[in-house]
Amino acid sequence: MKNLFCRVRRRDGLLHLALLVLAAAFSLAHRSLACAAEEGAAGPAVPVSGYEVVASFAHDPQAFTQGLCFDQGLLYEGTGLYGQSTLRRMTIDGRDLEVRTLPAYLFGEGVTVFGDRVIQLTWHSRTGLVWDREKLQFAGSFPYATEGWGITHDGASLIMSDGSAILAFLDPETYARQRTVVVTEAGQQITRLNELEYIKGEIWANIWKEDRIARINPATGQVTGWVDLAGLAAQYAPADEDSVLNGIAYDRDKDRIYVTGKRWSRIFAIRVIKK
Ligand SMILES: [Ca+2]
Repeated sequence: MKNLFCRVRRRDGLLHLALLVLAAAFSLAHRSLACAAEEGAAGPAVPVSGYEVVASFAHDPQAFTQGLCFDQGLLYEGTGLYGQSTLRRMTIDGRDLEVRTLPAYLFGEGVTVFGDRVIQLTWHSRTGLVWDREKLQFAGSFPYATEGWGITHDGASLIMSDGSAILAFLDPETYARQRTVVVTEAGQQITRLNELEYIKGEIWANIWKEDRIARINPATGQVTGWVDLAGLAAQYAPADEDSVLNGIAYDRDKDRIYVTGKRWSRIFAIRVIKK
């Protein structure tokens, strides 16, 4: 009787062990299926980088920065607000400042230098301004069908944002719209794309009212990374809600990235680092 009892106990033990192994295997399979489903829906996580300040320079704390770019050793800046909008050009340390004032009915936005032209968007007027680069003289205008926020170019097309998740590619000669991409991260649209800069095959866009820059694949619109600039606005911008990050410029010759914001007291050369 005792032996029989032992055999039963032993058989129960083996059965219990087998059930445990089965349960563990099921749990693992279930978990990997769940992960696969999650990755399928959301995709792998987009990396978030930090930054290191390499150098910093004085920035006009009255400048309501709406556009920033760098060309042949000079910084170009477009500022906004009705009655205060300008196009200005200077060295990175503020020397040789030249300023052009926009008519009071125009609210200046993004700027980019394309060949011998400086192109500046306006916010609600659906009008792009064309300036002669050498003399910084007004040379004409062109229409577009949306609001104007940021502008950059990839050498072949002008690329503009309008505050939505859409980037429009324009023919740089006719200013006609060639194509658009919708900017997404893991299938979700990223809206409020603002100041733009084309950097080594990527479009960088700062997001209005956020401390971060999206790195965008120009072919697909997919966000491939983020640069988190937390800390700069808190230290160098006035405390009002409008004085946000809004300027990215790239010096191709020195492979240097500059950032600033509306009414910030400094402009920064940054290096992207692992967070
Ligand atoms: Ca820019």
